[in-house]
Amino acid sequence: MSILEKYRSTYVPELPYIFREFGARVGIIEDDATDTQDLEDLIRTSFTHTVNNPRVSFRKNNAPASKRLTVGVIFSGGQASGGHNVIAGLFDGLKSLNVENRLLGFRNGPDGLLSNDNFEITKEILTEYRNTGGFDLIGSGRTKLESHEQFDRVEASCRASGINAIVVIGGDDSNTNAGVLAEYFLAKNAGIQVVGCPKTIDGDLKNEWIEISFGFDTASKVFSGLIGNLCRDALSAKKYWHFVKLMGRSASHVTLECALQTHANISLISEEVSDKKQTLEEIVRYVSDIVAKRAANGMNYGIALIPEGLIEFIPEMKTLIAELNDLLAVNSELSDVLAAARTESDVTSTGLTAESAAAYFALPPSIRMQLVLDRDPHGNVQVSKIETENLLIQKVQEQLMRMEASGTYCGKFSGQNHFYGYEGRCAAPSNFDATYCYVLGFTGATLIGGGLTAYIASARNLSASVKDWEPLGIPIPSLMNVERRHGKNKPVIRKALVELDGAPFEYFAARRDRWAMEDHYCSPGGIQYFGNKEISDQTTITLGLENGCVIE
Ligand code: FBP
Repeated sequence: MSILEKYRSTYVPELPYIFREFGARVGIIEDDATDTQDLEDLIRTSFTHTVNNPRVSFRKNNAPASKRLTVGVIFSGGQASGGHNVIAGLFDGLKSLNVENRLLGFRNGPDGLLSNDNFEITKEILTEYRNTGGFDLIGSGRTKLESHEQFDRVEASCRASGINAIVVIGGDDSNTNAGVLAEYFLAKNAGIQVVGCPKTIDGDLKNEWIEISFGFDTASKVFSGLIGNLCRDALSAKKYWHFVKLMGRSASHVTLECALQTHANISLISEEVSDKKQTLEEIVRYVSDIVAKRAANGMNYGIALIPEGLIEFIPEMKTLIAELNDLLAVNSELSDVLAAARTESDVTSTGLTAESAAAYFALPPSIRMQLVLDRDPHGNVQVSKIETENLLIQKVQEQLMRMEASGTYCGKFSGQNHFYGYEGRCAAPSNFDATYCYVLGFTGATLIGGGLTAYIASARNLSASVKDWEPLGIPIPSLMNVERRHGKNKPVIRKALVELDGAPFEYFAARRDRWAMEDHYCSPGGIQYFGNKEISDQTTITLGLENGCVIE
């Protein structure tokens, strides 16, 4: 252990008042019944056993120890800081229900559950992992648990290991599938509960009842610290434009939070690009105009933030990617033809529409190669691997040359590209994530102790001190909407994109012109784990603004 890890391992997350006083042996209060009026028919008919579940909160109740339980836990999907503390909260919560309760960790995510690959998580094993980043205690995986055949295998694993309940720590899709599995188990009277926990650095599993998914706080703090350093470098060297792509598969919450933290000169928000139907050329002109205006003031440097998912929100790119996916699914050899294309008509000969061929041909050759040659196991374009930051640097450079020729730009442009993603997913959790995760795990144990299934653990009032947080259980079907997936309507948990009329975006939009032209940079620095709580316990600006806090 490093010295920091050694001291950090002694951090004891606080608990909300109700758990502090009574542990997990609390009573369940059924809050307002979920209003199913607004839920679409498909959700009601797909979740007949769970759709009417009420939201629940907790009350004092010195209940006797619960019956002895064995619980299984998995991580599902990408890493997010604090996962180990979810397991620690779950473990401590289960032990407070009954010291004989056992927690089994399934290795490598859903695959471990399918093959019954698990081990018992003991107090001793857990000691090494409390307050650490990563998911390495049990590992994770991206296998989707969707089919009845898979559900039957999960049931068989549970029977073989004597499991009464499963906790799925995952994002919107994994929690959707946890809800489907819970419904399936109820329908066949399997007697196995399923409870979810909201995880993803992307911050897009949130709604009225879940203020934030865990991992967002730590990741955006790591990235903001790095961007703050780049701001200082830009200001010192005065010769580079840094283009930084930030992880967040679709939603731009991470980019928006980093913009709010650092006041970078340019921050693109995919949801706005889509709303305004901005083309790639319009985006390039927007960025180039800011570069030119700053250059006119002698500032040949700056910082531009780009969300990972941007390209899919640019209308003509979205169409191009969809057409490529369809074409290459049928004939994968077309990727070589497209890669070798010399003219637009070479491109249209593959079957792409004229508009998509033009969009494809307008891209720099290196990006074209990424579009057609870098494909996932299902044959789809690997959108998250496209180097949008390089694409923009190259396109801005071309545009500046045109502007120079027409006398509207005079300056020097030198672009540096960066991609921040994996650096922030496994960092030691911030105090917020360390505590939030512990509370989520403890809440999960409480829901299991209360005999509930098809619930996701949550806590509200997160901008207040921890003792005043309100732990909750939210019925999974209540978070769903119907979306088109693989040509079929499917109930899924609604993904939360950046809301353009939400407080964080409005705060940003009101200031971005000033941040573009002035050196208004802010350096939040690295995450602080100790010392002044104003620094170490601060939450994200996004959460603060969403909860009505006033940000100076
Ligand atoms: P989850 O939604 O599973 O939490 O994953 C989020 C994420 O970190 C995205 O931000 C990113 O696009 C993706 O995972 C990267 O996936 P991989 O780990 O497979 O490279």
